[in-house]
Amino acid sequence: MIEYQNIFTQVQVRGPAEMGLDNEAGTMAAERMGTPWFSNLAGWIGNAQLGPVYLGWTGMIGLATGLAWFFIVGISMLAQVGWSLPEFLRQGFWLALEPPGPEHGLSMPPLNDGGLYIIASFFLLVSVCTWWMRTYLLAQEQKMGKHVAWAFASAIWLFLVLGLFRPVLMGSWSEAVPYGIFPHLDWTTAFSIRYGNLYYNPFHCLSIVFLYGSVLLFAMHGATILAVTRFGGDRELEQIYDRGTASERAALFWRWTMGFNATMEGIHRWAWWFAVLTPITGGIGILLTGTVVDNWFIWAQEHNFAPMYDGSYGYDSYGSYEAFIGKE
Ligand code: 07D
Repeated sequence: MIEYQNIFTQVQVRGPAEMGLDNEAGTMAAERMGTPWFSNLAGWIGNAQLGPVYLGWTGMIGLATGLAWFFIVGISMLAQVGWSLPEFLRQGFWLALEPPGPEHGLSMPPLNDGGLYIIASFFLLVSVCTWWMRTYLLAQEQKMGKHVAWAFASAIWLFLVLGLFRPVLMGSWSEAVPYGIFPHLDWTTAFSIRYGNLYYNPFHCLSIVFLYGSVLLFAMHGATILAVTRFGGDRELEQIYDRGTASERAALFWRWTMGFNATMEGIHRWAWWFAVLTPITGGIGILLTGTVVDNWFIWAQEHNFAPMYDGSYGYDSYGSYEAFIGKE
């Protein structure tokens, strides 16, 4: 017998395009733009209908300033390779728009010396903030809770700490993160080394707990719901109160497996809090780095969770590495 498994959406219901209703609080169906079209690929992972989109003033500003940031970064990279498209493609991953040097502090440097970086960053800031307003205002128009906006705000908190709050506290824009694929990764690792290894920053630890925790919860929830779709578990609402249904099986599976189960409501709160706490704790950790704590390894030694290497434990207590591996 073929086991019942389902990983991708197998049935794609395809009717006339759904434009959505007029909304008394704001957006009219006519204001949604773009002729809708259908994609099988999109249908496997979500809804097959693409569009229409509601732009509004926040969407316009968000998109325009986002593109301004994107093109300032891109054109400045292109200039760095002598306007050669092949070189741009070849070296693309290594190119960067770097922040100003430390000699400029918090002043406005010349365009070619970090000035463009500041201008691009300003556009990115406006873009991210107007996109946040979009999530808030559109939720308000639909009479929804603002959970998406507040979750997005938690990510923006980390973004602001990295690019604005911490550089201001450190007194220099040079502290900000460069724009570029490998350069921003290089910055990350250099940051960790400069401050004595970020692994010993307890807020980096917490952020990882919530990041990995989010992954675990998402996997558990996704798997659980897929496992009961044969009983209609994906239709969450109808399932909440009924005995013997998909929801009850899903809950009992976990109670009988590990003694505790989330509820159909609670699992989404777990997911929301874990996701939101990842950048909240992360932002605290970055804000403390270089401002309050200069070396996380020494900090951890002082707080007794990093070893002192004084011969008291680890292979040090054997006197030497050779003794530790038994060759002495
Ligand atoms: C980055 C901020 C919000 C972003 C927004 C979007 C644009 C436009 C453009 C599409 C995600 C802005 C919009 C930019 C986009 C286009 C065109 C959210 C972000 C609003 N670490 N580490 C974390 C791990 C190490 C380091 C967090 C693991 C090393 C630094 C997370 C490991 C070193 C920082 C995490 C590991 C190091 C972090 C990020 C393992 C050197 C941070 C959480 C297994 C490499 C950040 C406290 C997040 C932080 C951060 C995980 C190792 C350095 C939990 C798993 C030891 C400098 N690390 N890390 O949600 O918060 O990011 O630290 O080794 O700043 Mg780390």
